Amino acid sequence: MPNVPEIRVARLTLREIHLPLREPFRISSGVMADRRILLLELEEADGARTWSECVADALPNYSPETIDTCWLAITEWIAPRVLGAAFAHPRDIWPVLDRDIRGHQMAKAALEMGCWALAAEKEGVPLARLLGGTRDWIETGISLGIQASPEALVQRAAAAVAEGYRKVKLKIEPGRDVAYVRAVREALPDAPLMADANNAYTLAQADVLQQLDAFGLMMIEQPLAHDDLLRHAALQKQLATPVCLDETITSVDRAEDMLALDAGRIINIKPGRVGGFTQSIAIHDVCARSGVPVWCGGMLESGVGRAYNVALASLPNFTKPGDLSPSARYWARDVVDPEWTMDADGRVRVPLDRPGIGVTVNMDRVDALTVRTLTLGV
Ligand code: OSB
Ligand code: MG
Repeated sequence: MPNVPEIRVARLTLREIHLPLREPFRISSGVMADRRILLLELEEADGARTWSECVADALPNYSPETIDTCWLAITEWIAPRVLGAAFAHPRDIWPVLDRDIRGHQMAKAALEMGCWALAAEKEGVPLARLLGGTRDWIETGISLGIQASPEALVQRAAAAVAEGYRKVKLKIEPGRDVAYVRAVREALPDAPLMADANNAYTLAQADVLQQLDAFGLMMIEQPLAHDDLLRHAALQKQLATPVCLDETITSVDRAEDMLALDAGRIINIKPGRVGGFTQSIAIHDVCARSGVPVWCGGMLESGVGRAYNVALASLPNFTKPGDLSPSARYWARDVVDPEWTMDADGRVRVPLDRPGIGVTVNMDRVDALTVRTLTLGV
């Protein structure tokens, strides 16, 4: 792995932008249409600059965090611990943010990951390589929101397979599950399919989830409550399909708990959900040691957040396709250049030809979308 220069964040600008999705995205716990996105612009004491993204949404329906709690947490508690302080390595930042600030993982991650990118910029290496990534291309999946009918979902899934996606994730909820998944499986007998329930079921509904075993899904993501492990372990015993945990895995400890309890057999790592890259790498490593695959989830990030996910997904144990769709799947126009694209084999290229996050922020576009800013530091 490359050397790492000492870093010291001299200035931090928070910026909220509003970026309309091309179409609303519906999951069992809510709908997203106009994405409110918090971007951070970081400046290092020796002049390196980069951007990072906080993945929180407007409402607390995925995790307790929101754009507004993150704005508060970063300005009041998190930035003051980092601004002006020298860190020998970006992995030294997580322990400082973890100490006596409970939760606020997404707020912590936005700054922690930005510091990794600043170190990569300063050293002149791609972020993916600084993290220990070995892959040049990432297999890509698409996450399809809940549709009005099984036919509408089949149409979306068939189009996704034709575009080359290597994994098609179907969002489900009670009443929109077995019939929907069956319709897609019948139309696409060989497609790599999975389902994601975003906490919509209880253990009492295990019989419905057992019916999904018939469709050869790669996994079923987060069927039960967002913070549950014991019931997921009970459910996994009743299912042939591997359970994949998303919302529940908020730390390295929760990942170890999942492994110890057999509460799931795959982890969707979203670096924002676990407090950043240091935690993501540690979860990746414990899973690798246990022979448990991981993949990189998405939170409908702009092209800035996507750069971080792509870099992380280049680590060796990210062996399942990530929710890393190209810019055009989400936005009429992304905020970065070049926009993220996918090749005909359903792969996104890791930008190894330039240092840092590998894309530049389109300032005219970001300025036009900005609704508030705040600069901290000197
Ligand atoms: O559960 O993985 C999820 C989006 C917002 C909140 C939660 C989830 C999702 C997705 C979208 O599935 C994945 C993507 O960014 O393409
Ligand atoms: Mg999920």
